[in-house]
Amino acid sequence: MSFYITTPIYYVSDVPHIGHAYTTIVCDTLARYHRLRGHKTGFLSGTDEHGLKIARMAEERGMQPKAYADKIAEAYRSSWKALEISNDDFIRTTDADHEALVQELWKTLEKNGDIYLGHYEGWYCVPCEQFYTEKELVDGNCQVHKKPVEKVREESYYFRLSKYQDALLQHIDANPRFILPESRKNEVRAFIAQGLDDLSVSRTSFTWGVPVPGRDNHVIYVWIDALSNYWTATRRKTQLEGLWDEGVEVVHMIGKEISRFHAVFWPAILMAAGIRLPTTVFCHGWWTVDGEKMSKTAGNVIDPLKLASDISVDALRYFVLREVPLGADGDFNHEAFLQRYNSELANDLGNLVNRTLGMVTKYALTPASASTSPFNLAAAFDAYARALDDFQPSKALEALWALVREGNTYIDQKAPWKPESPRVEILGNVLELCRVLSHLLEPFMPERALAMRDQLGVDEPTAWPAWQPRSFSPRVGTPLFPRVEEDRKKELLERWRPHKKAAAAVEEKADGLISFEEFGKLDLRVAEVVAAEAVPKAKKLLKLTVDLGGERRQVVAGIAGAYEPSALIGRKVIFVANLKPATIRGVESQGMILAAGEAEILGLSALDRDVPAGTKVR
Ligand code: ME8
Repeated sequence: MSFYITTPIYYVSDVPHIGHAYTTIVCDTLARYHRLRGHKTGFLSGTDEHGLKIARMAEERGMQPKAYADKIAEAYRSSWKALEISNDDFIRTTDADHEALVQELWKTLEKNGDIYLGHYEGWYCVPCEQFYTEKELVDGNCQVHKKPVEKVREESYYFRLSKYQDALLQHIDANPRFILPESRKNEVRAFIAQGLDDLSVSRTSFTWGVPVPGRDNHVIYVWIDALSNYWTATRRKTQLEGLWDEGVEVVHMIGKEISRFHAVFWPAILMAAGIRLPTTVFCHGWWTVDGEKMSKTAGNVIDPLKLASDISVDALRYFVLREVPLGADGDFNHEAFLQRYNSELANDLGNLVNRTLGMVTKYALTPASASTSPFNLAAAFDAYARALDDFQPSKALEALWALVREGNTYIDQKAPWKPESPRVEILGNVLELCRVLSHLLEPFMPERALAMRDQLGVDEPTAWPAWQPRSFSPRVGTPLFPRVEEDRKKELLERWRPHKKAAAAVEEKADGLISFEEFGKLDLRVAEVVAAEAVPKAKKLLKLTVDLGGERRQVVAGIAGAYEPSALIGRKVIFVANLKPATIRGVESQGMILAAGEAEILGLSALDRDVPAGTKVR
């Protein structure tokens, strides 16, 4: 059997958070499981780098899009390494071979008559350079700029999505594992059944993307470029080559919010190109944090690397895999994380290994396992494999913990500390159970599983385990999962709390009021403009140098529509002196001057009598 699993390719909009890490850890576990079974296995992750949004983000930072993407892609790569992710390839949509293959796919679709030139008509926001649907507008205004949008017609290529409506429904009905879980399948099915429109698949309003072959003023819609990655990665010279062939189990693991792209658009494109479809699109649920949606503005974004370094990578992997059945939504709670760590890892599993090794050392035994096991291994193996074949890592862990508990109960009942007990036999049986567990645990906790084998004194590579008579040369090492004691727990929860505090602050602001303390955080000063000039290629911007009574700052202000640079010299304005510096159009801005209005109708803040530059404004 061959197995190929993919994560979504992540936008290079920011470094990864716990949500991105989650999908990737799930895929890693499934890939490692299939390797353990001896299947030919491929595992792909990567980054999605084209499109207007990314181009804008780069521009805001004064960077070229590729240079900006390089930076974030690297952060993904190194984070995956730190989280023990064993992907065989990392694809970036800016890879030249990917871009060439996307164009090849486009040509095939065109040749097959499924792409045609038409016009896209929609509501266009000029400052956003973007189309919006009626629903996305608020009172006819763009939500970002709060300004009226224009009805614009733009030339666009279309993909004949409507033609594939029936074929998609038939495929879904004939393949019960095509969209999982069932609830998501029903949603997607209902969406298709209500009728599909053709899909606009090119843009002329920006250039950061893969050009349409032969029509360079069009770029290919970012989702076609992105979805193709799963297939293009199997067509380059890597370990993934050939993994899109018939007969391979191809699995796309994604968050539920992008199910339509993966289970409607992508299979239709593949049908049109005459390429096989993925076997399964698995749409998992979303993590919230302490019951709230995770977002930068709420200040509750969870950094997986921080948790991993405070406890351990494997503890984090275990928690996210065990806490929520794959497919359901989950809530990340720091206390629950420590609670599971202490009870299931430190107490159940850690204790089984530690006390066994402790007794073997204490009594100076050289135990060996017998040819049969007193534990119910066959049932556990079966439940474990069935769960992972069905994309249910949490159930597989439950099956393993049933064994762990069996092991602990066995020790309690057999009481090998009693001199009259057959110690060598009892402990030999438990050591063998631990050895078997170390293999089955490896997909979930690769590093700790190896540490476990090391402590058992069995030097053997990863393999699908079988109970076999063998001898051990165990040694007591540091505990596999040291307990987090109360003091440390308090300290960690306190350390992790800033997320919660920030979230609470946002809640307070719900009434629109800020406290006096919050206002006091602003360092407002009188500033005198000492130099002013235009910013090249930015009609609205001026670069000013202001004097704060000895200290000089450079600041970019959007006031060029209302003021000539020369008219500003010598004026005193109110200045925000403790704003984080930002780069605007490649120019660093080290503060902000206060003004009212915009474009031509704009007035600068001013004082009604002369006050020295640098004076604090309250
Ligand atoms: O959508 N809980 O990229 P993206 C669980 N580039 N999973 C989460 C999550 C959360 N709170 N937040 C993010 C894109 N994820 C496109 C995909 S694929 C051809 C193109 C995970 O950076 C989840 O897997 O927004 C989700 O689908 C993905 O990150 C979105 O990542």
